[in-house]
Formats: sequence, structure tokens, C-alpha cells
Amino acid sequence: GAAAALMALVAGCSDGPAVSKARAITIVPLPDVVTAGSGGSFTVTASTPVRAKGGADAQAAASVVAVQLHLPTAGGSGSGITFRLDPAAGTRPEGYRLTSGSSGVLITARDGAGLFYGGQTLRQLLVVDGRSSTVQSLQIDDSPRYAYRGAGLDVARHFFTVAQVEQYIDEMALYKFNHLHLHLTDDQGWRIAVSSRPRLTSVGAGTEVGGGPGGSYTAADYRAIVRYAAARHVTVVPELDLPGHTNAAIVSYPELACPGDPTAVPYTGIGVGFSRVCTSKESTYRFVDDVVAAVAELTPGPLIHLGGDETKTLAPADYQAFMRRAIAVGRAHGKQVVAWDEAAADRPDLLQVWHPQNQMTSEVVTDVTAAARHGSKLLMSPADHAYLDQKYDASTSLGLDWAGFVGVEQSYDWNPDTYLPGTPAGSVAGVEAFLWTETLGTPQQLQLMALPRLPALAEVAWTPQRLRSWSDFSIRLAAQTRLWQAQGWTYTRAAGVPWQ
Ligand code: TNX
Repeated sequence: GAAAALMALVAGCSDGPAVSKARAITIVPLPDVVTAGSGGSFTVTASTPVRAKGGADAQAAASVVAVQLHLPTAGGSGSGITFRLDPAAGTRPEGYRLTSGSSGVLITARDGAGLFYGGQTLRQLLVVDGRSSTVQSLQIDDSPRYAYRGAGLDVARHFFTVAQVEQYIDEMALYKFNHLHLHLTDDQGWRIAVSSRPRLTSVGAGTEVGGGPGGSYTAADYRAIVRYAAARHVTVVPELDLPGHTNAAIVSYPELACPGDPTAVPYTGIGVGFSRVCTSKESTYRFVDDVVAAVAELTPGPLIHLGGDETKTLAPADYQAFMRRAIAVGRAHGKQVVAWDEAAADRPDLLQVWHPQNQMTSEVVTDVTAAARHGSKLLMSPADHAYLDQKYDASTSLGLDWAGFVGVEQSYDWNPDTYLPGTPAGSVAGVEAFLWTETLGTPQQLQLMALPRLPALAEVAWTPQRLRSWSDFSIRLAAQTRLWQAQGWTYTRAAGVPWQ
């Protein structure tokens, strides 16, 4: 297997300094196949050129990776680092082949994503903190286990600026995530401007947990995030959480409430489940159409998330009827609809499983497996493994613990295909880590919770189950700190990892 090949590679470089041995095993997520070559090694210096062959997608991957590696780009052929797009390359979707020999490094793929991921692997092979570094002679053949590898960020409980979201995208990109799920609306704030409903941001964005100023994205801000993500092969999945988690929307437009509901007031606490729009008013569905239209239009990706979680004050039949209409609205605006697992009976295109198995009612389990049998794909985010906001252990000061502690091994050691008993084969589309922000208000706090668990979830989503082992991963994970330090990223030295 790949792990054994990596170990052979490490054993093989007996003449190198200790540090290059460590570097040989730093690849996270673990690639499918790593083969030690017999040729010479290649030394990258500050003037090593990065070249592109095969058109615009190759150029794009080469230029982003060149910036990440602080290397110049160059035209033409020759030695150096070459990104070659080749529709006939035998690689799989998003996969790549990286070959390193004495004349340079060649990354080939049939799509731009594959080239970009080859570049992220190269970042991990290189010394990033020195003026030159040496790549051993080797070949890597790699491709992802799941097509959807997501990370979610809650910008509603606390607002995060475009630059702060871009930093999260940088962390995702290094680990080959390809979907950013932005939780744009919740009780504590509405974060995306909708021109037909201006009070959502002029009123509904001015609050956040703890009483801070909140904030929101203009259409231009949101487009900037989409563009930054796209350059790193990350698709943005916007979430408008409905029909619950809507206090900020109701404060902005009180007519969204039912007659007789208490008057909504701005909310800066961390409770859940108390709010709902009025599902029996036609005007509510005009609101849903307006906000979905606006966000769908801003979003080039194929998915929109319409929430559906924790609507504890609605009768199940009313909830289900609302979600059925909301899903139809999303589809009418050209999107496939994602929803949280409570909406299983309404069979969204992608159903996001978030309840830990031991906190799921048997109805939800039955509905989820039935939806999967009827063609809904499953996105696995069980909180007891995938929630980055849960405390690592009793010593963690940030975070919540309603799903139990989620140590690094716990975040790593599970199988998305078998987590839920009765999941039909092939129905899991992917995995999504999620960072909720009730207790997190700064980018440093985001990083303390995301690192090191985000890379653990990356390997869950990318690497075949049979190649994964915690003891092997924990060593490669510990070696990531060199990269994080070079980026200026902070992290938690969580228990169980052999940190250096
Ligand atoms: C549950 S996950 C929620 C969120 C909270 C999160 C905190 C989900 C669909 N709903 O509203 O932020 O727990 O861990």
C-alpha cells in the first residue's frame, strides 16, 4: 500500500539529513500510490521555473501554485516544475501523476483540479522554509475517494471578513477540499445582501453572538470569495437556513412571523430551535423565492443549501410541506438542493447527515436510508467526528461539547460509507467538516479548532479506507506544523498526536 511505499521511500533516503526523511512522509491526505524512483533527486531553488502546458487550466494551476511556492513562472520547455494538462492522461477525475527526477518535477492530469492537487502535494514534498529543497526521485499516482470534500464555516453566529474566509480557503486548499459551505444566515445575523430585501442586511446583519457588530457581504464581497475559492478548485455552497434559525430575518421583516407569534427581537445568545418563519403564509414563499433567486444568481456552483435543521416549534407536517416547497424553489432557480438530515423525507438532492448516530431518532434514520434508496446522495458530517467546533477534550477552552469530545483520533477514525447502518452502497457523495462559531470570534480561534482536525477530515474524504491508519496518519500530521508555521497559522497541540 501507499503507506508502506512511503516508509520504503523514507528508509531509502539514508544519505539525507534527518529533516528530509521527515519531509518524505508529510503528505496529507495520503496519496493512493507512492513509488520510489531510481533516478537522481531534484533541487528546487528560488529561481526554479514553474511551467504550464496544455492550455488555460494548466496556466491557472501553475500560476496559483507558483505563488504558493514563491517561485517564478516561465514559458517554454525545460527543466523545472511542469504542469501538463492532458485530456488523454490516464488519471481519474481530480487525480494526478507527479513524477520527480533529476531534470525536474512533472505533474500531469486530465483536469485543472488534478493539476492543482498535484501542486498541493508538491508543496508538502518541498522544504517551504528554506531557500532550496530537494525532492527525491519518485512517482505519485493519486485521486480522491469522494467527489465532495467539504468544509463548512458559520459566518452567521460570528461574522468573518472576506480576507478571513480566504484564509480558511487557504487551509482547505492545502488539503484538497473542494467545497466551501458558507452558513450565511441564522438567528444571530443575516450575512448576504439581497437587493429585493434590503432590510436583511441593513437591519439583520448588525448583530452577532456576544453583542459584537456583526457584518455582511455585498454581492461584490461574495463574488470575491467565489473567485478566490474557484482559483483553488473550491466550489462555494451557500446556505440560507430555513424555516428555523431565522430570527434575524424575522427581525428585519416582521411579517415573516405568523400572527400571534411573539415579536422577534435581535438575538445574541447561542440557543437553537426557537425561531421559524410562518409556513402558512404565501408571502413567506415569495420571500424564499426572492432570497434563493438572489443567492442562486450570485453562485456559479450547482448547489444551494436550504437548511432545514432544528425547527423545534413547527409541527412535523408543516415543516415537511415547507421544505418540499423550498426544495422546489431551489430547483426552479437551477440549483440542486442540499438540506440537513431532518429534511430526509423531502428527498433533497444532497442530504447532509449531522446528527451523531446515537442522537438520531429512528424516524430520521429510516427517512435518511429511504431517501438514499430513492436517489438522494448523502453528505456525511456526523457531529461526533466531523464537527470542528466540538472541544478536543476537557482541557479545551473554546467550543461546545454537545456531541461529546472530538479528539483528533476521533475526527480521523471512522468510515463514512458505514457510519449509518443501512446506507446503500454508493450513496455517500462525500464528507464535510463543519466549523460552527457560537464560541469562536477571531481567525485565530477558528484555526485553533480547525487545525489539526481539518486535515484529519481531509484524509477521511480523500484517501481510500484500506490505506488509512491512525498511527501512520498521526506521524504525518505532526509533520504538518512546519507548513503551518511557514504560513503563520496557529493550531492546537491536541492530545494523541506525536507533535515535535
Ligand atoms: C447544531 S448542525 C446545529 C447548529 C449549531 C451546532 C453547534 C446543525 C444542522 N445545527 O445550529 O451551530 O449544532 O455545534
